[in-house]
Amino acid sequence: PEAPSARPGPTAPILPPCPDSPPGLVGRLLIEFTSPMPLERVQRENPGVLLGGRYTPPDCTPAQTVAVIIPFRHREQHLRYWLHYLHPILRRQRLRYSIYVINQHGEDTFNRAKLLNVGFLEALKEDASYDCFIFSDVDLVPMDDRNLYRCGDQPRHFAIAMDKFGFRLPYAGYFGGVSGLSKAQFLRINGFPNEYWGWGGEDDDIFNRISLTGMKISRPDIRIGRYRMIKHDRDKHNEPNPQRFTKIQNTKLTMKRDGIGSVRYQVLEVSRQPLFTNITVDIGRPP
Ligand code: UD2
Ligand code: MN
Repeated sequence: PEAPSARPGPTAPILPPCPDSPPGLVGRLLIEFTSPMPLERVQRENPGVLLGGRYTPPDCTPAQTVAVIIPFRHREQHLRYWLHYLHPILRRQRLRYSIYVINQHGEDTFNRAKLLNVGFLEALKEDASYDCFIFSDVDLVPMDDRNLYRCGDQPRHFAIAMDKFGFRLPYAGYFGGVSGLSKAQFLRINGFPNEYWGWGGEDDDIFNRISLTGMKISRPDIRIGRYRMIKHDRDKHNEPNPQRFTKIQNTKLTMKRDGIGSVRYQVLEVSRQPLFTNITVDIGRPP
């Protein structure tokens, strides 16, 4: 017999589709990173967020289910600010979403793009219904809630006007910071490269993958795609990758064999926190 909850009733009303332009957005936001941000406070201020950092709007049915994927290691302070600012924004945007922090285990060289591939696969393992993936640095907070964290018919670049670049796009092919691809778009480019160890180049490789498969980047208005990046020094074990300049010349050759189809890793722990799901993963080390 059918479970009672599968049938619409007083406890499971049929909700209207969420509107394209959510009401209740506030526009430009004041973002600052001066006073410390206790996690307890962030939890207290976000009671509607379910264990693991999940949220579903109570009053409408969203068109997409969004997995937000954050590459991570040793940035606890940044994560608190990120959660503090982003949960209310995503809620106002009427998204159905979950937050995944993909935490690189150990102290070998950091690999941002490989962590994002892991996030894509692990999120889908948990819930096959994700159809939109937003990839965000832990230190980037949007300054305007009209910058909607959704996927569209082309890959989306959200972080186009950052304070550290004078609120301009640093170069036309820039795709770093925060981006969003539908599941189909992500699979079409064979995901992200796994072979960029250390800082830099992986975002340009992703841009190349998108261009080479005939897709176009979509971006918000420059007045809306504004971001603050929390000031930081270069992390240990994320030195600039000297191979990045030659590697981005070869995306066309490498993208077929290096990507979501070839990623190897070992999940060490999945832990559902009140405001996010932490996945600690061993992604190996550079050859
Ligand atoms: C730029 C891009 C970023 C990426 C990177 C090159 C911006 C705003 N962002 O960031 O998208 O292309 O260059 O790889 O231009 N991380 C950790 N722990 C670490 C190291 C990195 O958590 O030890 C994560 C974290 O989410 C961080 C992200 O990786 O925000 C990018 O690293 P970054 O912030 O050091 O590099 P940045 O600001 O130059
Ligand atoms: Mn940064």
